[in-house]
Amino acid sequence: MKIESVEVREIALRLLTPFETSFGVTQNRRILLVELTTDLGSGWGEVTAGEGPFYSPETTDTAWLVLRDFLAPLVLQRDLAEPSDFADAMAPVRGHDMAKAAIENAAWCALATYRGLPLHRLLGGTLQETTSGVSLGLHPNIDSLLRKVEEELAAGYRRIKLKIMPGKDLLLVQAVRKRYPDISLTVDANSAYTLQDAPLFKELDHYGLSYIEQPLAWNEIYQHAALQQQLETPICLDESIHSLRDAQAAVELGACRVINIKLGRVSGHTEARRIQRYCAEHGIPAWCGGMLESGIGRAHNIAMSSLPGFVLPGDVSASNRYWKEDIIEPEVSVNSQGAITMPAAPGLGFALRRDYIDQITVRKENCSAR
Ligand code: OSB
Ligand code: MG
Repeated sequence: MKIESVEVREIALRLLTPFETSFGVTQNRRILLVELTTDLGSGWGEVTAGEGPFYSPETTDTAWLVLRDFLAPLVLQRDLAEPSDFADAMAPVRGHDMAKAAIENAAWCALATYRGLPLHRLLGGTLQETTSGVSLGLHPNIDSLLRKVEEELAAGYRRIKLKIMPGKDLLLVQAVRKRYPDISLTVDANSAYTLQDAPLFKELDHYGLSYIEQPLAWNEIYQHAALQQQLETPICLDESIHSLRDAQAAVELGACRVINIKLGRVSGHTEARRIQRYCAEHGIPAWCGGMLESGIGRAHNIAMSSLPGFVLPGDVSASNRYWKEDIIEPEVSVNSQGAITMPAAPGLGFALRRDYIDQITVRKENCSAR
């Protein structure tokens, strides 16, 4: 596939409700979309970076610069045989995995469209559907959190994840567990604690959590091993895992027993596929995380979730939990059993609402014109 152009655009989308985590509140999303044009046709990818460098060092603006000035020039006019060759082409750039993922995933999308295959088939997916959980942000009080949990369970979601931070942890878990003794329940700390908080996590051991997500530092594996040793509840790593090598190190050190795979964080479908295969071979349940994506990122997440290593419910939920209107058609929906069916249409599996995308575009640049 010969790369003819790379177009980057920023769209503005407002979340229906603010999403609060231990690193801040998000409501207005600034999302970058990449359209890659090749001799085989075009494909789309999404940059999953946040507006600020709080979940990871990348932001919407760093991704814009790195895509325009460094990544696009590394792939433009190249003739790459497979989407998996994109990672090698972009390897001179260190880090910036979310920016890289948008280009690589757009190549996967283009190839799937060209071959007339839904992306999940091209990736080698075997699952016909993926089950969904929800990630609930911090709420102003426990009553409003309990109402939200009730609503999500009624909608069919199969796992409830609560965001926690110091001072907003044990009481939330106790309240939800008391009301719902049997649901699959997890917590996500987004790195808000240190090893000195081990007693809190030992206390959480009594509430039958399916796992505790990323309790300690975002760039740390070894200390998670020290914490995991003291706990019954599995630790699930999110922020700490960027590659197959990280996954191997974490599993071999005993730093986690579950892995959250996010396409942007691991630089795209190629590395995500390697990690899920390793997880499947080593009895480590994996699941697909979410980054408050628009429909394009969401469609990529759904396709990835068809791979056999994705055995736990993911954070990829229906479009209408996030947006008044999504940029794809149909929008992503979850059935009453909390499952998303793999789309049958070729490529991304969803049509793009191009007029709406143009309407919410705030800037656009064709990187080949420079
Ligand atoms: O840690 O999984 C996380 C959102 C932004 C950054 C990090 C995370 C999240 C979520 C939301 O939990 C998942 C979603 O609904 O997309
Ligand atoms: Mg997380």
